[in-house]
Amino acid sequence: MKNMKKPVIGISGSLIIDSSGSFAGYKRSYVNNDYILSVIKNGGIPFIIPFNENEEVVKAQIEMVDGLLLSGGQDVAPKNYGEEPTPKLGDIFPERDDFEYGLLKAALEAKKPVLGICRGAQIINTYFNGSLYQDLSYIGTEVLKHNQENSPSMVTHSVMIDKTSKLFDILGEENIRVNSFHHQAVKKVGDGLTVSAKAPDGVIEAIEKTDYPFLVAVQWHPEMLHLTVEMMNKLFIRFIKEAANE
Ligand SMILES: [Mn+2]
Repeated sequence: MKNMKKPVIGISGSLIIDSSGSFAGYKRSYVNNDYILSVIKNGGIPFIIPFNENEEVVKAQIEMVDGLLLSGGQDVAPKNYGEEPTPKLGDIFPERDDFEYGLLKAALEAKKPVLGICRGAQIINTYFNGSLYQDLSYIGTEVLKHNQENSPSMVTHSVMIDKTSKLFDILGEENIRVNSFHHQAVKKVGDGLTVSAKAPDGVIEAIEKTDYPFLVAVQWHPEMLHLTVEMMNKLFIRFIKEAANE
């Protein structure tokens, strides 16, 4: 009989600074609750991996999980892909970049499945020596609205998925609609990574590593769609199955 224990999914955490009350200015460790709900809904046991700067702790954190979900958030610091900051760069949190590169390194060494979401995709791309557009306007051609003002649970722009990709194998559709909350995107694709989906304007919306058991990353937020777009759960189901070693 197969191991029936549900896999533990570690979700990389961030810090948020309390803006008011007795603890104004205090740092809190967190992830958005939709990540937790998506993992539970699709058969995993979620754990927040709290941000920290201790290499040994980061390694040990990965030993305790069966799969790594790199979550969304700030822009990646341009120094991490060999660029100086340009005017349209958003908020950065370079210590969190280092934390997540550490998590990713340890997960890769242990061959654990990795799912990247939004910033997570950008962390993966830059880890493998890829680069980013610091803002989509720097692409130089007209782009779609990738920072939607509609609810995160609504889909807006379309995405074309490469039929040869793992992402297509998972979702089973070539043309889907996604939500979009990013102002950056992959510029140079990281070494050993392939592009698995693009928006009609050419913006890269998903990457994966084909010579690795499971490393898939998307630029949109499937976790925010887990209640409204049933198909998005397939991504979590597959990731969690891989983590269960099924
Ligand atoms: Mn987009």
